[in-house]
Amino acid sequence: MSNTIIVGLQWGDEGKGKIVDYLTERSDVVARAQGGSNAGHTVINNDTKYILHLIPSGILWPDKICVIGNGVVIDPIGLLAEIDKLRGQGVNITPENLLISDRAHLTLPYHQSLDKARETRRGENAIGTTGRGIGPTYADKIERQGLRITDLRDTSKLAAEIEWRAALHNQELEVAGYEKVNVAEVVEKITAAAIRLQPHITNTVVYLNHALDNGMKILFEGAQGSYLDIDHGTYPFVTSSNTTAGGACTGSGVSPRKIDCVVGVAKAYTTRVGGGPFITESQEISDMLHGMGREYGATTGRERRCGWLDLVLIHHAVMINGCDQLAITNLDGLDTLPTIRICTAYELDGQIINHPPSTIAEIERCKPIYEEHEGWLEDLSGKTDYADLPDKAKAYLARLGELAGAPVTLLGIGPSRDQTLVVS
Ligand code: 2SA
Ligand code: MG
Repeated sequence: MSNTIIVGLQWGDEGKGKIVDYLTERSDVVARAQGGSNAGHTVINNDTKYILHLIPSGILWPDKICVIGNGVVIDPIGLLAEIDKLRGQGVNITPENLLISDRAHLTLPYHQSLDKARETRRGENAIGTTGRGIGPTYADKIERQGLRITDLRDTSKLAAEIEWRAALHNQELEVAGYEKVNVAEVVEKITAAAIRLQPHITNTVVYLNHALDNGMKILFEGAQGSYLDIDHGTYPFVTSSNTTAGGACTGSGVSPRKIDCVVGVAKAYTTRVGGGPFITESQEISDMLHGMGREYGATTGRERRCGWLDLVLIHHAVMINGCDQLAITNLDGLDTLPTIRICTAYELDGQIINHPPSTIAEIERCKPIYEEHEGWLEDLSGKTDYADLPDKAKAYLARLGELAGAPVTLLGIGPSRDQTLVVS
């Protein structure tokens, strides 16, 4: 196993956590490089369900090192709650197996309040954010007024550092009619969190590069998906980081030349949570999947919007990310469908197009062009070998790989660790 980036090819929730968990066995280090506690990765192992937001899922393996890289935005209070919850489930977390970048930016309580206030201001154009303060934290970073993890090292300066920033943001909250944050309370909570997090703080850029020099293998765990990317997604209905493969390099300090493999993860159908256009959205698929108890957000519990597989999006995402291979998850979600549709192109104002257009208005005018496949009408969830899959399921996957421009090498047929098959 070489240095590998795992990226989502849709709008997040592709099942990256499950694929990362599977590939972790052959890696030494698992690193996160972007996003924050908006991510929600669910991993089920021996009937225990673990939900990870900021901590890489490698933490569930006793001998792996986990890194939260410089490109991640970290809510220190949320991170500690996550650490405590996982410890309560028996997971060992120490300064030796969880390293936090000194360069990562901090999400503070005022960012979460601002996130909600700005969503309200957007009215019917609300993005449908997770409310975790992600956008406002990255905005402060880009505006060069953010606080970073390294600032937690000297708690004697924290009050002064927090006070002027909180005062600035409280002005906006007041104008928006939102409750201002209590500055003294924020200082107290962050100071307490700082003391607990200090042993984990390090220069992860140097750590990762030394690890590479020593022949260790790094797995980069992407969060969200390619169409939530701030540059390549359905802007403005996106998150505030680069969720595509390049973000793994800038967000970790590892050169693109050190990356050996990019694995794209997609569901066998499409989902989206939050606002924004969704060309292949289908009420039929949504009702079916929700009826099966599937497709609820891991972070907010929101119902996800569902639709047919959109190969225009996947093909374009394979190009941007340079995917060598694909992992297709949730194939079992289609088990009961007599006919399965896949979108192979769009029609926009009478023209056939093969790449997503740049504006929301154009995307909303796109009509999906579908190809139909016969369903396999068989329960796949108990299969233990790819060879035992029905021919119709194999044909669906082969066609998918052909249209996407990268071969399907891994297949998910259920949430458990043993429900991942190698496609041969
Ligand atoms: P934000 O909070 O600023 O990043 O929201 C901006 C948009 O990005 C979407 N987004 C996500 N979409 C899918 N999954 C995400 N993580 C959680 C999960 C979501 C949940 O894994 O289930 O539990 O609701 C995630 N994070 C951000 C978001 O919906 C906005 O459209
Ligand atoms: Mg998720």
